[in-house]
Amino acid sequence: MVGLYTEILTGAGMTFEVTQAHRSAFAEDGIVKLAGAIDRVLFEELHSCWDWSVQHPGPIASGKPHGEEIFFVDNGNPDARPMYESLVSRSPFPQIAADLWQSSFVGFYAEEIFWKTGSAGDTHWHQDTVYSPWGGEHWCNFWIPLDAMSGEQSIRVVRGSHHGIMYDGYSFNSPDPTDPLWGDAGNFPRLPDISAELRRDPNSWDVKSFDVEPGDVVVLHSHCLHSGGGADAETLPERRNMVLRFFGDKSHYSEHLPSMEGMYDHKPIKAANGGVLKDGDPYRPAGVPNLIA
Ligand SMILES: O=C(O)CCC(=O)C(=O)O
Ligand SMILES: [Fe+2]
Repeated sequence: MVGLYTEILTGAGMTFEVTQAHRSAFAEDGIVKLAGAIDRVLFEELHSCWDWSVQHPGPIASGKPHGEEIFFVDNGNPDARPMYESLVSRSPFPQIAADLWQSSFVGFYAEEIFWKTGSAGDTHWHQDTVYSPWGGEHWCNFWIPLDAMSGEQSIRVVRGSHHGIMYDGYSFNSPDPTDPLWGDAGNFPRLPDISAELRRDPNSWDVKSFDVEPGDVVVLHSHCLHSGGGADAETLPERRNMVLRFFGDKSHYSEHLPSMEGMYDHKPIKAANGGVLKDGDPYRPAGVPNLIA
């Protein structure tokens, strides 16, 4: 499969230059496309990691990676961590993040894997920051497509929403895309039904997205309101992508999440300088190196 893409991917060993235009777009819109930032060798390695991940689902994977219609997501598989740490430390991604932010620290958070086939639908609108104890300017998702897709099918953000309020999350267990994650346990306004509002009036939200092909990376701020497209039998029978998350100088541990049993019961995180991370501490977990040192 990978061979199919080689002609549209650039050769190995290239370095990607982050321009002032990229920096401004990321700072203002919360999203930027870095066209061709991934060379052929790196793409093939990313593809192998993705393959490994779908064959070895982690403890919080959702959906089955086989069957007629797949909507499979895995997130932060501890068994995959050494593989992804090795990959990112040899990749240009940390330096790109440092250049986008002008940060002297860049740490790797974890990977997330998406696989949709058949008529698997959208990933509903959400902000990653309402699921995780993160605060600050320097959080980002390197959203990496393995298949070519349109701006409707790739990753879409509400432009500038990384500067805005934090809505409640989506619960992931209701057909209603605004079904609250925290509800009364938290103090977040309920998500608006952005998809429905956009269907009624395409100008109701200022949405930004990009057509992408293998070799491209879309970087978005993790606090942006964002939605991922679905598969489509005719135009995109298989939609595969991965997300690698990073944090920089201006990132802190934030205790904005209510405590709840189960998947979102966040365990204390050991701090690099001893003890555990407390509200407002720089986000520097033990064992996470500065990838640009
Ligand atoms: O690609 C998708 O379907 C969703 C991606 C996403 O939610 C993310 O990048 O955090
Ligand atoms: Fe997300």
